[in-house]
Amino acid sequence: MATTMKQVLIILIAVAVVIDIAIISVLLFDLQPKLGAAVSIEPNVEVVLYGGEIVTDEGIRYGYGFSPDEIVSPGPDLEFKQGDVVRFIFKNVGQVPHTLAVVLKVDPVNPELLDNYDTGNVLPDQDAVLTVQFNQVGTLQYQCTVPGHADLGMWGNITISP
Ligand SMILES: [Cu+2]
Repeated sequence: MATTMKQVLIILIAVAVVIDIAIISVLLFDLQPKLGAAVSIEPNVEVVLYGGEIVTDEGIRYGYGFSPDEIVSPGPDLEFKQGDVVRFIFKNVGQVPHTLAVVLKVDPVNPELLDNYDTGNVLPDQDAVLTVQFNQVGTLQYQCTVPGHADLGMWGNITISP
């Protein structure tokens, strides 16, 4: 009898552990960028971008910068070479959730996403990593995909040169 109870207890604990692992996996997965093929490629460039809110003469604006004290709205121009695999480290130093997404064209509500190159929501004081391979010469943009944030200046230009 005691053995049966022990077995039941072990099964219950095992089930609880499996459920915990499933929940943790979902949470972790949600925080991971959805990268498709690019995720397995080794980056040759690393860029740390900080995002958040700044107070300007025109009121509160949102933007990006290379340090927490250098956030500008719109964000700084980014330049890469064709073929670069860029590892973006996005740090939210703002007060509300933000994202970093590489897009074909900025749109505050319906951005033209480039194969879901979006960190997804990053909470204040949290970081996210986004790895993107730039295969073609041309111009792209980056933005925060939280609705309305690009309208407040949370975007910037990306130039890919040969
Ligand atoms: Cu934002």
